[in-house]
Amino acid sequence: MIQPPSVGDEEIHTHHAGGVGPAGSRVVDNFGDAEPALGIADDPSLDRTTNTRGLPVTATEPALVRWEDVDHLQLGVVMSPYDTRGTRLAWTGAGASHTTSLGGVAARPTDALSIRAAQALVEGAPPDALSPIGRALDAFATLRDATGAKATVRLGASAALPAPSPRAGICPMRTVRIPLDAFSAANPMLSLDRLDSLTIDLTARTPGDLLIDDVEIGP
Ligand SMILES: [Ca+2]
Ligand SMILES: [Ca+2]
Repeated sequence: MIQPPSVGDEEIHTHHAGGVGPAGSRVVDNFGDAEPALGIADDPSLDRTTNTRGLPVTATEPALVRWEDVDHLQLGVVMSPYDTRGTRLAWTGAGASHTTSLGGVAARPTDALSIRAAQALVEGAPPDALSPIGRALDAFATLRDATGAKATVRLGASAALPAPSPRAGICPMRTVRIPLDAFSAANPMLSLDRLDSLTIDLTARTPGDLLIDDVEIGP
């Protein structure tokens, strides 16, 4: 892969669109964007409580100072160059998490969990705001199966979420891919063929302000 010199010091993280399967795609949540190739219709409702699979989404709201679905084109003070809908989570204390239902989806050991995310950069905010310049963000991903068995892997084991870029004036999104066998290694009792929920635990760093998009399980 050839990288332009201007981004020669940046890591490349590929983004997979998810597989196409008989039960629909393996997109867990793209937060309302149309994916015609995957049979997913446009959903402009910005309903944070339901994911693309039509299953419930919850968050520890008292611990979050912000939980809302956002259209990046209308973010206003947040500098996002992306044309997408996603969810935004901000927290200033401990205990913040976001859980999306997987509905017993059957995954393969060779699949990966992928999450696209950016730290929200708020224009004009002080340097000690929720997304400090120059500080990458880590988080924990927990998969739980239908029997209640669970396994947790740190996103940063693959790649941390990049710091906002004042030079570019944007919040660059990064897709973090965690092979599911990393979860199996953490807990061999986890049944990948009946995954029930994914929890993003935001206690690795406080405070934070995160834009999440494209949660997928697939090849
Ligand atoms: Ca939704
Ligand atoms: Ca989206």
